[in-house]
Amino acid sequence: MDHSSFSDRRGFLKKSTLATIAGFWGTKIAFAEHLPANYVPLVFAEPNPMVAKDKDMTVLNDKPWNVEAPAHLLDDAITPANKMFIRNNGLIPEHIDVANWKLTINGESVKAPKTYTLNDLKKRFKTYTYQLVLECAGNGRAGYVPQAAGNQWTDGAVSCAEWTGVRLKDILADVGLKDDAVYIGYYGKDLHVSQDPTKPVISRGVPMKKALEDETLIAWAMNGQDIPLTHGFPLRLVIGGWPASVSGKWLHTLSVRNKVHDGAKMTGKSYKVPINPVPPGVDPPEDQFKIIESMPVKSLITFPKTGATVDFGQSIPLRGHAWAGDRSVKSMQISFDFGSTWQSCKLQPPKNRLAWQHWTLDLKLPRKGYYEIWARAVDDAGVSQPMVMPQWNPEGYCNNACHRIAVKVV
Ligand SMILES: Nc1nc2c(c(=O)[nH]1)N[C@H]1C(S)=C(S)[C@@H](COP(=O)(O)O)O[C@H]1N2
Ligand SMILES: [Mo]
Repeated sequence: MDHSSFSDRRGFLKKSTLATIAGFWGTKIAFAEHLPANYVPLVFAEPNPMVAKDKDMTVLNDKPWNVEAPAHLLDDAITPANKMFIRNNGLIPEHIDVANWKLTINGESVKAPKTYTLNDLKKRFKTYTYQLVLECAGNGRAGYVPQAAGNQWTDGAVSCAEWTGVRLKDILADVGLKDDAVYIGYYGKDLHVSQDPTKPVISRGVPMKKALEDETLIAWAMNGQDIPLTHGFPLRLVIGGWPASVSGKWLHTLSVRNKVHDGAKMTGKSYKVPINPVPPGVDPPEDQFKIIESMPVKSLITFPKTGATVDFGQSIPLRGHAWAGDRSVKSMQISFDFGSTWQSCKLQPPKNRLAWQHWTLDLKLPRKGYYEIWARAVDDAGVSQPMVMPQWNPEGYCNNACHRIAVKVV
């Protein structure tokens, strides 16, 4: 794909948006009546994230930006920024005022709202670093039949980077909570694709139990550097193991709620699956859906790249990662005969809870020909990845079917 085609500024501004720009930028556009049709004022122009990405990343959509990594690009132990998938529901904020960036903690269940500067967060609380798996709940959607609407992610809407920040539980202890706290909800600075600043983009959250885990961070660094703009600069809520949609980018406000958070994409059928299994193609009413919590066990083969050719007699140093939401991965197996027999891989423990685990296997294939290598992880509760499509669901979430690659022995 020619990435230069993404460098033009797309979109146009509706007249109704012009009226509300005052709220966004604090003033009116002088001479707004002279704006050419379809002209996007810089205040609404979106940066192009592809300039910072590996050229082999796959662009699924550029408005909003949705970009995934082919499995072989995820070979690093810790995902570097240039190979990290992008899932945006709105437009990347362009004007980030770091010097004046603040985090406000409010909501029904705080004793009193409190606001912190970035410096307060960095100086007043202990800093922690964790490797955390962020997987889009829609990762694998392309594998569902019948097709589910939405971005057709294959395998690469997942990352495991090293995030640095403060524990949310330390901040909430400093704020002081009431006894009726049930849920948290985040608010970020991104803009709706309609460019209407009054429209919410996404505002999700988790129950208090998950919010108060040691690994739930308010982070300002990723892989030892400022968080890249595309991934939430300058501040992000980072929660491993659950749909990555709960890890709010460009974080400015966090509400502690006395009920299940009802922000954008918490309601309706977003990030929900049917409570009871449904036959493929059946879409039950809203009240029969539940919010996705921990993501299911899953794994990737990151080496070799599908399509590899090996000489007969030579072993293939297979490797990849495995993860299991809130759980850990107990065993990892490989099959080269369409699931008839399985071999156990060497599996490392996670660096910390909610990090992915690395696995390796030196595989010798018995004769020449075309093979498919299937990878299957089993979590610590004994739950395995399915070899084929798992429970179909209308929104196409949580497809954790075995990853497979093709290799040729010559
Ligand atoms: N503010 C904000 N936070 C967000 C989103 C968003 O659109 N806006 N997308 C969410 C979703 S659906 C996912 S899967 C992850 C993607 O994180 P990444 O783009 O850094 O990989 O961010 C989540 N946080
Ligand atoms: Mo997502």
